[in-house]
Amino acid sequence: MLKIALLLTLLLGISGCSLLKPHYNAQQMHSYLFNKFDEDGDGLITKEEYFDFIEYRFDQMDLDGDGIITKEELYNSRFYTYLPALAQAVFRDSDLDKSGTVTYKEMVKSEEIRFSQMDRDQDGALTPEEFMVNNMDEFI
Ligand SMILES: [Ca+2]
Ligand SMILES: [Ca+2]
Ligand SMILES: [Ca+2]
Repeated sequence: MLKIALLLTLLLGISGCSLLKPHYNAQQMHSYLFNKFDEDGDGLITKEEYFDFIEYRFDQMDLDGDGIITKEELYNSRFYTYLPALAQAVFRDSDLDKSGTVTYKEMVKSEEIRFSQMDRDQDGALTPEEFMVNNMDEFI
């Protein structure tokens, strides 16, 4: 009985590890995120699709739903569990006033800046070439 429990713990530990820590390389990370943003899968991220996903991601991180993401919420979010480096980069970039928390307004404002920086031809949509991942070098 003890052996089975131990085996189970080991198995869970191993599968838990590989589930929680996906080892993406930069290219895989890029297409993974691109597909998340590209809701209709047409190969372009429109501004609407982009901000739909930003809103969804914000709600997922704002665990108590008060419109502000605290550091504690960041560290307890699924986003952080799966992609800690990216989650931290997003949090840091979004905290425009460096107060240690991110409001929804700050998130939208910083993502608007990011979107227009990425949208090189300013046509209101991102191609895979235009789409960039925050701190890509952390995944290489
Ligand atoms: Ca699309
Ligand atoms: Ca909150
Ligand atoms: Ca574009």
